[in-house]
Amino acid sequence: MTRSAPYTGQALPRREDPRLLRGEGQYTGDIHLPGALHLAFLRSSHASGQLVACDTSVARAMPGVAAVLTAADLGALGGLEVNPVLPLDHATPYPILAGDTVSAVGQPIAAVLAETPGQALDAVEEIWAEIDETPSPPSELLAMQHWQSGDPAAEFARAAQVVTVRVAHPRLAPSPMEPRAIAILPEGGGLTVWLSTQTPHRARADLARILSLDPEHLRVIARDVGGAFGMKASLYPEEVLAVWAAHHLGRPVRWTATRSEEFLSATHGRGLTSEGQLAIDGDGRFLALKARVEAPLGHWLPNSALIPAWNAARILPGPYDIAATDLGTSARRAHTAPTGIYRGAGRPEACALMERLADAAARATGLDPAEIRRRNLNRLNGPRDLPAGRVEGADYATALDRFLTLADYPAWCAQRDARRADGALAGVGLGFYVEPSGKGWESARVTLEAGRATVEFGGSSQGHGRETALAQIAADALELSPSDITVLHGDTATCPAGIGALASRSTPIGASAVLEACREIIRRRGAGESEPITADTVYTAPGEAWGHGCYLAAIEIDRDTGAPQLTHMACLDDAGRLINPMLAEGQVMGGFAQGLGEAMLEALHFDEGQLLTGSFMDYAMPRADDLPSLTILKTETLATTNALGAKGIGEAGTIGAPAAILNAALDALAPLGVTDLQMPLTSLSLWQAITDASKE
Ligand code: SMO
Repeated sequence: MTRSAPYTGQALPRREDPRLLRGEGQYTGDIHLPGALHLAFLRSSHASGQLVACDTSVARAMPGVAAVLTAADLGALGGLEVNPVLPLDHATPYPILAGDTVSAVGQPIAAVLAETPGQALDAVEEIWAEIDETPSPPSELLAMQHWQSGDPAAEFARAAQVVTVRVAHPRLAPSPMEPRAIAILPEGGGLTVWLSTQTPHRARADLARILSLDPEHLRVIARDVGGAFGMKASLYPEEVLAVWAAHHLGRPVRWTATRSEEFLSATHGRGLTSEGQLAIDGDGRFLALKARVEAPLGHWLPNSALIPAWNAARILPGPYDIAATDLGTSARRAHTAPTGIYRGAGRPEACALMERLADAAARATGLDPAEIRRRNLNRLNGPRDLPAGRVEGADYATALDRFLTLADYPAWCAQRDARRADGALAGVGLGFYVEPSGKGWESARVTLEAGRATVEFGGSSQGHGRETALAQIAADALELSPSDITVLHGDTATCPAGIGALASRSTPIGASAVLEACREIIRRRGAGESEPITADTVYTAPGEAWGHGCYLAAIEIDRDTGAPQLTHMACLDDAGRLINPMLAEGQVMGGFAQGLGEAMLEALHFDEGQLLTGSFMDYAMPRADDLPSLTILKTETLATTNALGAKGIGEAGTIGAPAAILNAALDALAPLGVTDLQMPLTSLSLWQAITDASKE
């Protein structure tokens, strides 16, 4: 292959695809382990209760059953560390199997290991568990934090107007195509664990600590991962049980969750409620913001449990300059499946609150939504101080104007007005967002020999094209072609340590580690070092990269049925240096589909702890025919906070799109006097809002 550098910035096809398209992918479910025992769980049917009896004797005698385990068999195990982004002053339980009490529907009570999956399920049916149901205790406050700047009381006192908004985010099921899956091979005193995870190194460390094993005896391999979206960032009790069983029974063990088990017991996303008050002066300038975020936690806390509650508040006031703020967030335990990070992880919540407030302020002052944003968006490139700390800023006001021109905002507003004149319920909405990417470190090891290079990446892939993008970066830095670069990742035995594929960190931090390793090789080769040359780099980013952008939605709502139709969407995202624009667009499209799902379709419902939406019959995922045309625009303002100048793009669509869609729907119904709508914007909820408005 002849070089046509620079490869960075080219839309090279994904090198992963030929293998995946030919059915040669290796998902955890594809790992063949002869003689493996299959695992199945008996799960709690109650949200709260005493487990007064659990008789496994019949199940133990069933054909093919090798073991039936309850909490008593496991003994004392370690807990899971929770990322302490908010102060957490309670010890948090991490039950692998329920002991004396059950604390959520779907909580594993007993585990069967059998020769076939069918035998394991049959034996689960024969376990007799008796639960004395108890009323759920009140949800316990586990964490809270408060940030303040300026003198909010004084600003509210002198405000010309104050607008108030409440946004309740539906609780969501992340639903990767590949459910949770694990396969374990005990061999030579150690355990090899194939795991569908976005954080293989952390999974190994957590398994070692919980099971009191030497990490050196554990190898975690994440081959192909069929989507993760935050749901596979933390270790699950079922996975710990599987590894415990393989270790103690000395046999290979495997478990693949059913879709029902995913709805019941995998981490859920969102579910936060936020309320905000914005004080405005006579010129539509934002004087002060008061915001309160309430986040639901589950019955156990995954590693990432506190991230959404933290992000939803600490990002405020988002892209706007507001001198006086009073921000609070709190998180409470609930008797449901765990909640955790889900694509966006608090960023969509921060964005929805600010953008709803901006539109409410526009309505209160009579200014156009674009104009009120223009008056309040940050204008300075460089560091800016948010109440929660100093962050990277950009000229958001100019970005907005560029977007409004490129996306032809005036034309969409004119079309809306024409449709309104025809009697249609038409609306246009904006959602300006910021997307802080992860902080900290990632690592890479690069070896150069005879015109070829191997990149061993400490991060991992959840199916988002890491091999393609990292090969482009290494090819440019080493003056080779991408086809000369082999990229390896997702194996704790062979790859250097890393954090993983989450928080939009893979490119800003992970790829910066690859870049730095390549640069070191060039320096050492220049100094006369002979090949092979290997560079091991741990790259620590000096700060978070803050991506930003804006989404525009045009909607029409049927007056008689409430059925919404998105007639157009456009977005502009600034993800800093773009390694591969096609991959970036794929991220935008995928994030947008999930953002649309939250805004218009998806919601988990519980009734007294019972999950009512336990399958795709009851839980509406967006499908191809739900997606409108999306015009994708991009700008490239380099990040100042990493070697590559890259910012995250993976969460952009989930952050900006719901706010724009919500604002468009409110704009459409504003002529009827509707001032509040909550997601998902189903035809039923919109019809209800139209009907209620016409009664008043
Ligand atoms: S929600 Mo992402 O995997 O940090």
